[in-house]
Amino acid sequence: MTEFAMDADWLCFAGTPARPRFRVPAHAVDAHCHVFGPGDRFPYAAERKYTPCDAPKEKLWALRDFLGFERNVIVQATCHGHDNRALCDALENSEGRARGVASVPPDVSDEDIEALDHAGVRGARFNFVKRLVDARPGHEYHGLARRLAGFGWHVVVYFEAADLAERYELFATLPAPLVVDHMGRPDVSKNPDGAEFGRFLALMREHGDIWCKVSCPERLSRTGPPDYADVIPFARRVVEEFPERVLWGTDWPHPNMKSHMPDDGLLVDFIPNIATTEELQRKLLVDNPMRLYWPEEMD
Ligand code: 0GY
Repeated sequence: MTEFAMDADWLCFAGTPARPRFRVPAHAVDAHCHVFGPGDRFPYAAERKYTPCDAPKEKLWALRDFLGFERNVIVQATCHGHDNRALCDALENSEGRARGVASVPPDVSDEDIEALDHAGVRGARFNFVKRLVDARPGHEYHGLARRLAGFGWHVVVYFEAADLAERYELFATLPAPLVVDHMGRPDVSKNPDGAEFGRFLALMREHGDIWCKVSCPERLSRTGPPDYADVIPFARRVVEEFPERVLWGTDWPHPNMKSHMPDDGLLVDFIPNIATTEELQRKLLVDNPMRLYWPEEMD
């Protein structure tokens, strides 16, 4: 595959996904995906923990159209560090059909936030996954979240379920709307009614303004494709209890997947198993992401 960077250390995304059986509703938003590089134009961060395959914006637009989505939310991943140029380049070339979530340092200037906002960024991602980033002191997150909220931004948090207990207080009190990636990465071999997922559901109930991406069955599942059956009870639980606060995304190009590369068509076919009515599907794929990322287009 030509998309491989010279030193890529993870699998390249599948070039030709299956055509999904599930037709997403009109105006659907893929609310979690990435662009990488191309590395010769937008170099990868020196401090990165993995090197991706190049995944340029043109490939993302082609996937969007093939799967039937109208828009994308592009999330900055750790391999680009705080350098949001590839993200902004994609947003500025999306004809208004993409918005972004950036990664910014604690001392980011107001001017830099404004420039990112102008490009289409509406949030910042705080990554707590220990294999991806080095930890920062807790107080930095509070001050930064407060500043970002002042610009109308939200904060996306990415963490693994085993680490939620130590971060629970921080997340519950962050002074900004919060979006959790991939349901806080539950261990789906455990009981969805058990203590671990119960802690996550408690956070969803406790934080006044918290949203959840019911995404990434391919990272969570032990039973695997085509159905990712073991993830369904977890995702369905969240969709049914919090129908106004769930989002979904492909996670294309599936960074850092070392065992298998998912078929994005099968991932789309996962949606009706977790959002089982047309009304839930419309909230998950259209109403909720539009409210968060394109509020000016909502009534
Ligand atoms: C994801 C997942 C991963 C990577 C990143 O920022 C990142 O590097 O998010 C992962 O390795 O689990 O959401 O794209």
